[in-house]
Amino acid sequence: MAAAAPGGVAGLCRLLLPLLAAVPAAGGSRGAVGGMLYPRESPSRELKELGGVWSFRADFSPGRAAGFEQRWYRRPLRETGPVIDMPVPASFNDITQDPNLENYIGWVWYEKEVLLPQRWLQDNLRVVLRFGSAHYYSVVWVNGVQVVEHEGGHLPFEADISSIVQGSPQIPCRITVALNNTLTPHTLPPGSIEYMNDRTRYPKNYFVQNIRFDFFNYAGIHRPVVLYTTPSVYIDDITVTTTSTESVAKVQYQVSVVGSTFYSLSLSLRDQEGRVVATGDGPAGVLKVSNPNLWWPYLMHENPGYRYFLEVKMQAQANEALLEDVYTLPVGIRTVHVTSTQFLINGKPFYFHGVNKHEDADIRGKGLDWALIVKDFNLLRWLGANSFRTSHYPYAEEIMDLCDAYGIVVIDECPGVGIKMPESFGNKSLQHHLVVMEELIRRDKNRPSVVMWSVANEPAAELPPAAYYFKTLIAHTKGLDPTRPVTFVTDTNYAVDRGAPYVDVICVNSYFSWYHDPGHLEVIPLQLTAQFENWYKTYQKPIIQSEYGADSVPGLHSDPPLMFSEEYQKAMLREYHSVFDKKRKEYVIGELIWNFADFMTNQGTTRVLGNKKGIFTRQRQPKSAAFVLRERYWKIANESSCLPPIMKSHILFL
Ligand code: BDP
Repeated sequence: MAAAAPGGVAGLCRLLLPLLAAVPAAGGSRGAVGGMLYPRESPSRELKELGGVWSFRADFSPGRAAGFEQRWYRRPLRETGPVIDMPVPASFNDITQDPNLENYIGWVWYEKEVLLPQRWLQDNLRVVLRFGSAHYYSVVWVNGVQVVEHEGGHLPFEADISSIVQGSPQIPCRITVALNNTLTPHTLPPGSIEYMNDRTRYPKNYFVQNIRFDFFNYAGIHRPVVLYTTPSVYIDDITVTTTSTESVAKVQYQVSVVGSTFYSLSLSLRDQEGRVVATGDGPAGVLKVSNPNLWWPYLMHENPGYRYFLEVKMQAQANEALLEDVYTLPVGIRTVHVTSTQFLINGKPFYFHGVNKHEDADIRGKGLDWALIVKDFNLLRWLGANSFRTSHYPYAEEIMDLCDAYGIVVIDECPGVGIKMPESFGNKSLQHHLVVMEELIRRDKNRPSVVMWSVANEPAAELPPAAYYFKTLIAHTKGLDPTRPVTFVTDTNYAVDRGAPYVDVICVNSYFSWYHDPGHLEVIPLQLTAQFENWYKTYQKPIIQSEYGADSVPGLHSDPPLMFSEEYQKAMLREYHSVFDKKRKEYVIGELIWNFADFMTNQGTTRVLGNKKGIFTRQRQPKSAAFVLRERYWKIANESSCLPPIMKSHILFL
């Protein structure tokens, strides 16, 4: 960011902090309240997607606070100044030719007017406005009334807007969103605003947003916005956990209902042919499934990603009417266990051969895009990848749905990336981090594809407060979900890492021959072997190589291999792979390349229009390294799976 903000640093703080503190907190650090079921249509629920073109204005005023001072939410946005068209979902940064918008820091305003069907305006019906995500801090009004605020750029939030829309049925429903992308030492990810006060070198009030993570801080309404209905008494949340032996599986469920204490619940579990395989009633219980079809990862079984469908039906008497709510949750039956040398899914050793990704693309930035999503899953399967980590923040629910359906295994990471400053280990940051884990687990707890939580990426884990921070954070995460292992991804030396004692699996990133000993591929075998042995000797926990990689500029060739050429990226892979092949016979349980595709970053002397460590370009074309990885992943899959050959060839031609 290199824009003048006449409000000064105090102005920026004023614009972020007191304004947010002044609004009664619905989000903030209060803790995740209620359920956050993915909105699905059902006989009792309707859904209206609000994607498309919204009105938009960035508040370029001194201090960025004109929108609040002039209450832009009280009137249509076009009446308070000029507006431009902005697509939703999308990041706003790359949509126009204006560099000031690309690098804008502060409040931006979005607005959409919608007409609701008359039948939505009756009593006994609840109308909910839900955002899949908006980065970073959101305040939302409907018809000028504030309905919700939310901190955090990668998780959903919603508001019951029934009383507002039902009170004024004749006007369209006007949705206004104020969004602030400023990062502070206490946000996740953290950042800081730095003012450049040397007037001989910078203009007055010149500031930059500093971040300690390596991806562009895209902002905007990134995921679908929907309106949906439920009856006024409704199914608020469902939690499912599964255990299994070969012949019988147990699906434990818990359902919470809001709106009345007088209701009845009936549940039926159907298989993929629609046959009912188990039934239950009441808010908690166990469904038994004999000869279950287990949820298996891709390439581990000929029918990966098998999901049952749990139909939950609620009936309640309210205001002399019989209300019925129906919600159907996909359920995968599988177990996860970690030993000192293995990661077991359904009791069988699972080796992560996969990737790290980003939500990132030309023009749309971090905005959800179906074409890109489906293309990426086709590339993953073409590659023979069975897993990925959601580096470095939770991905869209739409992506997670496909992981469940295709059997792509996920290490689900929260936005705890770039936690480097000592003040980011304080109580304020920790409290917020705990809330983010609550929101993440609330959202993804029922997903069979999610096999492990990652609470952070490359924090300064050597700092003294890191011990308490990670002890507390990991204990909290395990308390919220005792069924999954927990990790964080480290690049700290094994001897001084204060968080590692608390994780179940050691996830370690290293860039031998790149950031260390650049150009010296020959050091990899020695250094990588030492890395694994040191970590294993210290902790006796299984290890995932959670990142390794080298930049390559597509089309740049060099033999012998020199840095940034496609040949160097390939040669680096081969050196790493020879060590993985030795150590995966012992305790190394996975390898995740950095990165699936090239992605945008801040500008810098080591970045050429972004990070080029992708094995695919940003436009999803393979570099030479993609073919090396593909050969390897299919080889590993063929060695360890019992897939019939016909199945393999079918997958190969996806
Ligand atoms: C790692 C980070 C990742 C970066 C990568 C790189 O975890 O976010 O993009 O380095 O520098 O340390 O390419």
